[in-house]
Amino acid sequence: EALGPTEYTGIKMEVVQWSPEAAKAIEGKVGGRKVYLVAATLRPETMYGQTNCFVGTAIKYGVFAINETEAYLCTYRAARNMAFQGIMDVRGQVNQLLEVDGTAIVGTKIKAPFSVNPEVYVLPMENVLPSKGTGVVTSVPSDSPDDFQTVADLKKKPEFYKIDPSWVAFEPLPVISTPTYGDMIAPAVIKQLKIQSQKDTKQLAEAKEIAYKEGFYSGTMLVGEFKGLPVQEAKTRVREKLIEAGLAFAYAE
Ligand code: A2H
Repeated sequence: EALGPTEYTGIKMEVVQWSPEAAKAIEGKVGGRKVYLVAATLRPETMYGQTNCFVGTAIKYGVFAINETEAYLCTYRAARNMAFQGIMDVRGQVNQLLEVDGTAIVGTKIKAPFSVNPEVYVLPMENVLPSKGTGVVTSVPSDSPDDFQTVADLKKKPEFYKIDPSWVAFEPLPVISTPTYGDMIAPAVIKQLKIQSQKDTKQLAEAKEIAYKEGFYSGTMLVGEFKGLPVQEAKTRVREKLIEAGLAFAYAE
């Protein structure tokens, strides 16, 4: 682990349509603000391949006013950090509009900034930590072993996970090419380590390490404005583009 703070990119995913349960919780409480789910990512350059987003089913989320026109959905912990990083209108002030369970948000349709898929669905993930990032995770199954395996589990047992199969019908998209693992590193490493489910947390941690290093040091972009560039260069440039477009912001913890 790094000794200094972790520099995440907060990805703003505007709600297009709430799930019925979330719609009930939100009704009349956001004062006409646009609501965004905010994901914390270390891999902004992979946003082209977002196929869905994850929330933890045992996590409580809040919707927090950022200013008069926008509100963010994330954990209280993250909102508090944001308030001290100049992200809210009033420094240090957390204005929580409502609380909602992770399970209630599942099925909500959101915009996916820079993705080949303009709109994607919120899905449940078992291994989301309430103590890290915003508690919302963008899902890029081509490049994240955790995301790939979780999506595979959901596709296998949609009834068990209480999801509509159409929410998980988005196929992984090639985003980064590496000499060793080809155009989709996550499924390749999952296969190599014989991972079967998102409960294989030890092997998934190893897979994550391999995929992260390989992608960062040996990866080349396959899509987007920086196609053909090494990931090491594209990473900061995609991040800047997202921020310039008002689709992301710097978030540290
Ligand atoms: B990353 P680190 Cl393509 N619980 O984003 C569990 N995981 C979380 C989380 C939480 N509360 N908050 C963020 N994350 C995930 C993209 C990605 C990520 C790719 C490949 C690897 C990767 C798309 N998912 O992470 O412990 C988020 O997933 C591997 C490092 O702070 C975030 O970046 O190092 C990453 O974990 C942050 O993990």
